[in-house]
Amino acid sequence: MGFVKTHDISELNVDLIGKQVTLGGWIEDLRKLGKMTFITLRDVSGISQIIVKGELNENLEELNRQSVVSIKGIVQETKARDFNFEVKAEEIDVLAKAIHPLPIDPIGRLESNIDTRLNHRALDMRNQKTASIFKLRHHVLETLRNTLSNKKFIEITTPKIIGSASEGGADLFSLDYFGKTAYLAQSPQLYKEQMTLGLERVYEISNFYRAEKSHTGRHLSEFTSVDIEAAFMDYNDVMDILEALVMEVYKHTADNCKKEQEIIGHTIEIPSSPFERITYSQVIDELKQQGEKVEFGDDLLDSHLRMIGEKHPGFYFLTDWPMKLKPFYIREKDEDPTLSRSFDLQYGYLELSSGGTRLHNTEILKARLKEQGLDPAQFEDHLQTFDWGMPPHSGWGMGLDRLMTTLIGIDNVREVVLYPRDPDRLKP
Ligand code: AMO
Repeated sequence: MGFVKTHDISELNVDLIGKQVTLGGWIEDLRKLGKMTFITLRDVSGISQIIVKGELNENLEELNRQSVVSIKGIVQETKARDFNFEVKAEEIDVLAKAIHPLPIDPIGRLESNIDTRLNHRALDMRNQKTASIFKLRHHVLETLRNTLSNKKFIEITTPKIIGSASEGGADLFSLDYFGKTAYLAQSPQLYKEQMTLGLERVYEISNFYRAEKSHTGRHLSEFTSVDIEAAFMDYNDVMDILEALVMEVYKHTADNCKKEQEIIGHTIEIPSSPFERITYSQVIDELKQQGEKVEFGDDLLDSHLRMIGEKHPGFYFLTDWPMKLKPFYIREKDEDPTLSRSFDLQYGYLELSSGGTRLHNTEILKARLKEQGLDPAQFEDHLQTFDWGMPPHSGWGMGLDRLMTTLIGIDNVREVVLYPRDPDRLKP
């Protein structure tokens, strides 16, 4: 027999009663009751009860839970509460045996800590809570792609192996590239900006790399970033796009992922829109009012963000940061050049995204690089594109893993990443 599967379990329906089907999946539970064996068979779509009787039951070989089987049988009605239908087995093929005991219990009766689960991630995916998180992540990605595509953004894929830093800064992984030093990209910043020259509106959803020795629930060495860059747009325009996108993600998953929400045990609440837009200066005033010793120009500490987050618990934009706190490619405000046309999207204390209007004048860009202690010669390839007719443009980058944690109501990005990479975790 081949590995034929005629139906997913969720496809069983009344019209199939009395008909023969072949299901494929793994044994979630198994109870021998004298002359009968009850098997709970699970596949990616759901569970079904399998009844094994007579000769087949007598000759039933030792079956461990989580082993993969293919079962041919007749669909019938069931009295069991947890199932819609049951299948009376006629033939059982054991396709792959699972060892006993397994390193983690995917049913979740015995809870394992996150490290143990991550060490056995493939098996953890049979835990319905974990599987639901990744099904949700799939829906989020689908919504992001559809929404950006509808807004006429073109999906691009930029290189991850690069010859010099994309953003400056020290948090780069380096590697030997045929005798030269190469780096893993921190973000698609320079390439996405360059692409507005011919494609106007671009987006990328890819993994990027930061060599930060952070041990928090929101930092990873490899994270998934959603990036956009759009010509002829200002930072307010791209904030509107970001807000629309977040709203779409929440609405789509709230409506279309009911089963996943139930299994995860979290109801997705649609955020209220429009998101509040607060300036950096307003936030400094709020902090001062709360007795904090902060001045205009200071970067916001984690403790500050937690205080602000308590006052503004949902989504809000933090705008108009001082120029000196922003990367070299961010443009100043015309009316006050100490301020930038920039923003962060926050969820309480958590930073989800940052972006802004970009500089598109080569001379100013060069001056800004120098101001920040960076060498314009290192950015030659990038700077030359600004002499080829670079349109004014704006964009942002959003951490997908962080967005997922807000959607699911958890505080560790490791739960929403298949195989997280952090300073202590390089395997599996
Ligand atoms: P920034 O460095 O703020 O901006 O990154 C954008 C967003 O990416 C997410 N992020 C991370 N998520 C998990 N682990 C990390 N180590 C990590 N680092 C960043 C955060 C953050 O808000 N080029 C600019 C964006 C732009 O201006 O377009 C940039 O990379 O959610």
